[in-house]
Amino acid sequence: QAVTRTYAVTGMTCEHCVRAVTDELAALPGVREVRVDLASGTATVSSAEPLPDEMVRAAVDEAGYELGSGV
Ligand code: 9UX
Repeated sequence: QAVTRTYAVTGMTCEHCVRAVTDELAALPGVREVRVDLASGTATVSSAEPLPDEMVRAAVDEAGYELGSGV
C-alpha cells in the first residue's frame, strides 16, 4: 500500500514555485501523487515505498527551495 507523508517546504511564494516543486517530487521513483500547498508551505507525497529523506531533500533543492523540518 502507498505511503503518504507531508513535508514542510520553505521559500515558495507563487504557483510557479508550486509547479517546480511538484514536478521534481513527481519524478522520484514510485511516486503516485504529489500535492503541494502554497498557503501552508507543505508538500504531500504518496509513494509505493517510503522515500529516503535525502532523496526528498535533493528534489526540493533541485527545484530551488528548501525542505523544512517537521510537517
Ligand atoms: Mo515563485 Mo517566481 O518563487 O521566481 S515567485 S517561481
